[in-house]
Amino acid sequence: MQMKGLAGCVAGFMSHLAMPGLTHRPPIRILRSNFGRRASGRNHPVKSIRAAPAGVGPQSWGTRVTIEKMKAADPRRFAMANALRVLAMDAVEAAQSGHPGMPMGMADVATVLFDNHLKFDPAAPDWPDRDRFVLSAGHGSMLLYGLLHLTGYGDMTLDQIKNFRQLGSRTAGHPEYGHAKGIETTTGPLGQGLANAVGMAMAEQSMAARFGRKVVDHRTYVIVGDGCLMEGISQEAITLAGRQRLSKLIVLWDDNGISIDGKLSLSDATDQLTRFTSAGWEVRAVDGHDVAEIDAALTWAKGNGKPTLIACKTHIGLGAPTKQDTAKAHGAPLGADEIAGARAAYGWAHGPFEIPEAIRADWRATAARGAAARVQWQVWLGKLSNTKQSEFARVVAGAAPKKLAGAIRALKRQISAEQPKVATRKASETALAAINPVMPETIGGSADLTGSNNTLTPGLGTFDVDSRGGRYVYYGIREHAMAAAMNGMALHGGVAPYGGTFLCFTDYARGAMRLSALMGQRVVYVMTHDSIGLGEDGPTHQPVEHLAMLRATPNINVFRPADAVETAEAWEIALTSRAPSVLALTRQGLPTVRTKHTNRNLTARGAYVLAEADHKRRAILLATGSEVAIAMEAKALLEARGLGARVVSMPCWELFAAQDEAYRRKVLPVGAVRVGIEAAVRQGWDRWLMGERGTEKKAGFIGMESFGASAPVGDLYRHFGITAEAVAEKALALM
Ligand SMILES: Cc1ncc(C[n+]2csc(CCOP(=O)(O)OP(=O)(O)O)c2C)c(N)n1
Ligand SMILES: [Mg+2]
Repeated sequence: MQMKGLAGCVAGFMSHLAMPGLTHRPPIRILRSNFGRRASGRNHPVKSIRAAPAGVGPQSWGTRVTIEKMKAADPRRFAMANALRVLAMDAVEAAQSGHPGMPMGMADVATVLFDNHLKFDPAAPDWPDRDRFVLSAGHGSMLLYGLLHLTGYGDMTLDQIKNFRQLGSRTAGHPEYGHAKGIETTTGPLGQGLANAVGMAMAEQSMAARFGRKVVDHRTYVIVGDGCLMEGISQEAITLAGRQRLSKLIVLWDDNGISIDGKLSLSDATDQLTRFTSAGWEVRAVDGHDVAEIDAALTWAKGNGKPTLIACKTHIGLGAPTKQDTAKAHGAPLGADEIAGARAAYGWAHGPFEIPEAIRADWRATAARGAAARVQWQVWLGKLSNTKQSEFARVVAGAAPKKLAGAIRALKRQISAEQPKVATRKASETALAAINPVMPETIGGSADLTGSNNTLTPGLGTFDVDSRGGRYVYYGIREHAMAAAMNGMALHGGVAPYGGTFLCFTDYARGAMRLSALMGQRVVYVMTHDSIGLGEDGPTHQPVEHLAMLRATPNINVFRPADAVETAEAWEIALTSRAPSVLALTRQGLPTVRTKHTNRNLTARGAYVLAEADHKRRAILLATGSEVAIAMEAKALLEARGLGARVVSMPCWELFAAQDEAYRRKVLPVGAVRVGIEAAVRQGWDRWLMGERGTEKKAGFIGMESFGASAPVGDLYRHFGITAEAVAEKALALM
């Protein structure tokens, strides 16, 4: 395995590392020879080698290269990188906010990556076989914007750079997916980009298995900072990537020893190289300002049979006279003096936002590299059968297959006829068993709760190192990385990810779920055990506030289906949606309440009249999921007394809120008292009970006001007063 890497090394590099192929044992020695310190060397500096390099600033931070040497070694790339540095300084200064230090430190690494390794074509930013470049350290957004601008992405004009961080510009404070082509994912919450990249690399492998290496063969590169690697999600992400041997994933760590509070040593002493090695990665440390060394490391990384970490030792704010190597370069404008000093250090004699034509031409030449590869790719694509080509186009566009609607309809008809009493988690499995065969782009998985989430259907096969065509991912107990990886898969395109855990552990995935919503990605969260209805596992596992939290999140559809029919409908919507979906599913069995088949997807309206009042309407009982059956029982109790009660099933509030006023008025007319029933907290319910023409005097709620308890499900529902009798009494009291 080492020989491959060695072959890729240039001779110059060999002189820096005693044994370049010896990447993970012992990392300490490599680092000693390279930087004169341990991997976690902030604790163990070897003083003789840590003298400040002349010309690059006041503090020592073991890179060997000086600005003079950088200039001499590779004037072209030095100038290209300086263009990135000054754009970052100038844009942050103009906005009077932003993060100049990281782009200034990582400009050399980014230049080498784009100049000699990244497969991209700014003329076709959506080219499916492009390499993916993720800036996980999203605060360094100006590095990405500078790269996109200089390489000629149409969206990233100089005006956009000048309007950095202003309302309506594409150049938001942190890179936002959808703002400009070339921004592959939204980053800023540290660590997310790294975990997205793991998902992208998995999607690439899955697509390659399906469509062949000729048309799917690209890498995923990520720039991470110290912050990304400190975040817990990084541990989940790197161990998942290591286990899956995602050899086309290459992480470039901005190893600058600084974070916001100051020196990283204040808060961290991790030996990152050992950490990654133990997770199954190849690792190498380089001087992040030595372009030849970076270049060689990237060449080596591309030949590795494992994911690769390249630790790039850099100077944050390179060239800033007093702020380099300090937290002052991290997240504030440098100020006129520092900017002038840095310009002088680079020998950059041009005004703000001014890039000399020769340097622009070099960047354009770099960008032109990808065109030939893309043309070749087009030829290979054209050699696929017509069917394969249209299937490729369909999945890349994220369009659901034509057969999906029919499969769901047939399933609904069958359920309404058979009227099973099943848990909705089981109903979800049944739905997936109908969906997965007609939708070959689905990639399922679970965070070690496969048997509980019911996410595995027959014939999917395991996605693994030697079976990339498998469509089921054993994510392990890594909820956060699972969610973020699914974001990465959805962003990559060509696959439709879904993954399961308990609804309660939404908390553990929340950071990434929020980004699914922010980015509008088709990710389906299969969240089972959705209430006290899970029973004996008790309050640690019983969500009460999670539905409210999810519903408070914009742009995410929260489904709580009442039976197997609604579950099938929810799946259909989730898979044809441009937003993420949460399916909150029960552990306990539920009767079929949709006993009369209709082809129409009633769940798509968000709420609908499930059962009309038999007597004159006096009450409207609104419920979701497992409590719809309780509402139906309560209706029977009220009707027995001659009091008409309508039952409204509300599987998805978001979709109901999006209906027109007339429809909402039809479902929730004035007059009758309203009782909401949901085994969760009341928060959010008042819109349906007191808003929408309801009134406080005529509104009540039956649900949870506290955490749950450990007991059999029937006992819990009685204990917490979520019963048909309680609902009927509440309605009566309000009448
Ligand atoms: C999840 C998360 N927590 C906190 C922050 C705020 N934050 C932004 S950058 C940063 C420091 C990151 O340090 P490092 O990655 O080393 O960046 P550098 O200072 O080297 O550019 C912090 C704490 C964030 N963006 N995301
Ligand atoms: Mg740092």
